[in-house]
Amino acid sequence: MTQPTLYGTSASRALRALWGIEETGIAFTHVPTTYGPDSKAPEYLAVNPNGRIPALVDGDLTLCESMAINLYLAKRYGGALYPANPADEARAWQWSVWGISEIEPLQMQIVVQKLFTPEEKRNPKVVEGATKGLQRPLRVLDAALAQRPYLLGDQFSVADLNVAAVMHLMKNIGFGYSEHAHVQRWADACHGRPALARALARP
Ligand SMILES: N[C@@H](CCC(=O)N[C@@H](CS)C(=O)NCC(=O)O)C(=O)O
Repeated sequence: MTQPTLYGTSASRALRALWGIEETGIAFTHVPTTYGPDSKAPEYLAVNPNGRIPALVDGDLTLCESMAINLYLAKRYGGALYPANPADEARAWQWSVWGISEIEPLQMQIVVQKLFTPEEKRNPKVVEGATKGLQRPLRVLDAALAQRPYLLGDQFSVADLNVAAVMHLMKNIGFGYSEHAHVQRWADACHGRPALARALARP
């Protein structure tokens, strides 16, 4: 059987899936497709018609969307990374969707301002508004993490992987969690994992 192929460079949202596949420890082929023209080449559009990275091919399965890729990888290859019962499985789905709907859009407003907008064109009000908006989901996350070390209990799971992978960009923009001590403790633990370091070391 051929090994899975993961498309996408680490300096993009594909980092999330690279981190996920590194957590499983399986052998895989990494194709460092960028989000530039090579993600619009016909050969890549045949893999992901959306023209976005990441994408995964595993046997007959071709999959896009980083959260779905990680849920699949964890279930298929991740052992204890994937919840053992339906309730925790549903919680992992919930947190994964929560990360890309409650955190990502606000986080991206700050990322676009700080990393992709020339200094003279930045709008501090956008950063201010998004920072304020993020306090509500961060309070929710903090309250959940006050109950237990990780989102589903004592162990790091795919729920933590997906939420922490979305929030990895916060590190790049120097976003602090001074009012959310449990989030800070959890983010440090997740972002300190060797599998993430291996993913970041990839092209
Ligand atoms: N919701 C998707 C987003 C993927 C995404 O937007 N990837 C960006 C790179 S960070 C991309 O491929 N952009 C190319 C484009 O939009 O044309 C996921 O989480 O996988």
